[in-house]
Amino acid sequence: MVMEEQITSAIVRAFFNKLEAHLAVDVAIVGAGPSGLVAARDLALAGFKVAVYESKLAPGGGVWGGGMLMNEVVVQDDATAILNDFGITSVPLGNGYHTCDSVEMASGLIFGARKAGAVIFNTVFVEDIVIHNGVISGVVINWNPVHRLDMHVDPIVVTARAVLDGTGHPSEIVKKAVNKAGVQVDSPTGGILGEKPMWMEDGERTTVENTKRLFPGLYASGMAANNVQGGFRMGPIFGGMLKSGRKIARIIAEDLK
Ligand code: 48F
Repeated sequence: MVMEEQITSAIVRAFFNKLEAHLAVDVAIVGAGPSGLVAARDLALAGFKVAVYESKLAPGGGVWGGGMLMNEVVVQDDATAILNDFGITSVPLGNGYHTCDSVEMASGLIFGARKAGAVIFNTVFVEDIVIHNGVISGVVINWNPVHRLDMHVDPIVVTARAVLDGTGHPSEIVKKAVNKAGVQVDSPTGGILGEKPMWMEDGERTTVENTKRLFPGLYASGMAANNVQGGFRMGPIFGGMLKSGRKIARIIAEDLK
């Protein structure tokens, strides 16, 4: 075989082996933002088969850009233990907060989730959910460029025992459950209340409080959880996102035991 054939063949085989090994997973995580990546690492370390779907080429969600493209973020003291687990450096400010280089944090979260055994499928858009007899049972996936170009191409399906909506502000997966499947989720109205404007302190608190199982097989973390329950936004402070990822991993692990 000439070199070109060997290289192409290696990529095709390795990718399709990975895809085929993850057509039925324990946990499908939609969105590789900070909450999804922390949940992915914790669940993979607990022995679950985890696949993460990220529509963008680069996983990491809203971490990369820091605040207004200034590539630093803030993390509260009580969440730095999670950063330490990933080997991510943070600098104490002495007032209860730490700063963290957003490039180190995004890349560290991605690396940590992957090294723990979670498989990340980037450039893959989750366009729908699977529902069997009143239980969310998987995700419907397609290439994001296919989605973006509005091409009429049927997707493929991955079955999952648990589906985590980590899609951030739009809570896209819960939206599918409410609008398409007509399910009532565990929120004050049974639907999506929608995110409120900025209030950092309250938003940080409720992000963790709002992190929960919403419906059999369906969970939400991070800003998706806050959007569903009508929490406030909080901007470039990330302790709540990290703690939300850890909390939902615990809840899912308990449910799947
Ligand atoms: O928004 P995002 O970073 O999720 P998060 O864990 O963290 C929120 C913070 O970054 C920030 C904040 C902190 O103060 O407010 O916003 O809640 O990442 C969500 C990821 O989901 C991807 C999207 O590209 C992003 O990287 N995503 C969204 N919809 C889909 C998706 C979809 N349908 N399929 C695949 N990926």
